[in-house]
Amino acid sequence: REDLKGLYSALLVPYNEDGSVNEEGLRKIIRHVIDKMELDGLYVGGSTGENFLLDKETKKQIFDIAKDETGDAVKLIAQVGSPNVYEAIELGQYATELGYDAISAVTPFYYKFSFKEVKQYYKDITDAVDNDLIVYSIPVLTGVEIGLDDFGELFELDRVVGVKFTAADFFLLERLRKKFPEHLIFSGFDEMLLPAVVNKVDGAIGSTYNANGPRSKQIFELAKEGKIEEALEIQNVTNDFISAVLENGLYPTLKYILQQETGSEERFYARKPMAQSTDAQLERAQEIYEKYIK
Ligand code: NAY
Repeated sequence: REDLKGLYSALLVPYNEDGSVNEEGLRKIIRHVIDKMELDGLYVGGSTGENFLLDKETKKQIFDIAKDETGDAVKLIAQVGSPNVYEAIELGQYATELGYDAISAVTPFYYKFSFKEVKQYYKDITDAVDNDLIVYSIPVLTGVEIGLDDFGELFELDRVVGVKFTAADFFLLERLRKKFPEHLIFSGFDEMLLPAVVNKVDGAIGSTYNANGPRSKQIFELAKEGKIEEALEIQNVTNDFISAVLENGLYPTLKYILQQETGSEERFYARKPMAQSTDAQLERAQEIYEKYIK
């Protein structure tokens, strides 16, 4: 568990205009995250990779590429969750055979599953996959809220080692940390990294770390050392960047910046039904890039 701590890129995936994976671009992003951002790991198959728009074979293809390009250079976590638990199991086994350090699974969504059903889902996955699992909780996108006691029940399952906590509920985060000192907690909102580290999370996983890695690492390290004022100054600049990115569109802006940073000629497209970037978005993305990243 110790080994999994740190800052992770929620890996962004570039697509071609026809919706297929832009493999060359993806490899360049991975190199960028490892070599230039110097993050501790990659979270593959998350929201930022537009994972929930993909078929199973494409998810496997992305796991393959990420492992092939990374080797053992940094930690790899495969997000395999889906309301289709059979697929989640197959993908979990697949990523584990490839050598992924852990798997993660989003809470099952769309139908209003009871907590009992949610717990059974995690039990089915961990019974069938020989790897550690991190629960992916992201109520803003799934509508699924998990309370303190329910987390306790999930953490009792063998091999459920932690949670990726993508929520702004700091009361719950503080309670979780206090009650489960042995479990891993990863913060999922980049704009709240500092208060999350103050609450002693073990790491963080985020989309903007793909582009804003150095500042994020500074916040993470300074806050761990208790240098809150210094960390806050960097969080302030970071949040100027994140506000601008969110206002212009999260994925279009990050895609544009990463296309520039990796020197890729081919545009990094979105996967339908996500819309492609407009010219106005691309222009604004260039301004944001020049102001905060370049
Ligand atoms: C993932 O699976 O891609 C994530 O880790 C998601 C984390 C992101 N959350 C959302 C809702 O997109 O990085 C954050 C987020 O993009 C960032 O904090 C900006 O709000």
